[in-house]
Amino acid sequence: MKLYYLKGACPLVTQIVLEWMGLPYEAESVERDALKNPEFLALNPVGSVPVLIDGDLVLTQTVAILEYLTELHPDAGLHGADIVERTEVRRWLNFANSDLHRTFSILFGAQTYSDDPAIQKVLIDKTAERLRFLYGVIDKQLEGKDWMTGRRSIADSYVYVTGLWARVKELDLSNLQNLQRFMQRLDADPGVQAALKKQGLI
Ligand SMILES: N[C@@H](CCC(=O)N[C@@H](CS)C(=O)NCC(=O)O)C(=O)O
Repeated sequence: MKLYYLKGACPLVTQIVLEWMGLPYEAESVERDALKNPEFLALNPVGSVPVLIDGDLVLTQTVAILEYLTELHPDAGLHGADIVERTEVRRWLNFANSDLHRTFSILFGAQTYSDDPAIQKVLIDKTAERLRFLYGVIDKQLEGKDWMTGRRSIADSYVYVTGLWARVKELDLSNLQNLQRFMQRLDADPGVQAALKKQGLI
């Protein structure tokens, strides 16, 4: 398998899962500008990462890639064991993808919404407020639990990676003790450390 990634961006979610599963893979770094080259657009017409190549298959969209990997390797135990558990995993996976990740896109790309610095500032402030609210929901979910659904899953990798972005953006989440414990536990996780090392992030 080959994973195309942009350092520190959302493909890290997939890379952590590949490490947790112990699968052999090649990680290929792509510069942001190269995402819009014809060669890359042939892989993903949206011009974004992740792209995962498995034989003849060219996969995009983090949630689809993660579901593909767990269907391929159910023995890794990173999805729920039954329909109720799997639905819970999907619930938090989609929360990470559609709520947290999407909201971060505004924080990282405020300049794409307006050229006016005053409007950008309003967008950034409102988005930061929204993210603090969303992490409050995560913190509640983590009460009395080490993992989002009680046992390690693909959703944990996604929530963790967005937590790294929160650190980069200096979003103050220090009052969310369950989230802080979760982040620290995952900082020390061997699979997480291997993925971070391979991307040159530690
Ligand atoms: N919906 C896609 C979003 C992918 C995405 O936003 N990728 C970002 C990195 S996190 C990207 O490649 N950005 C580069 C760009 O848009 O120029 C997914 O879930 O995989």
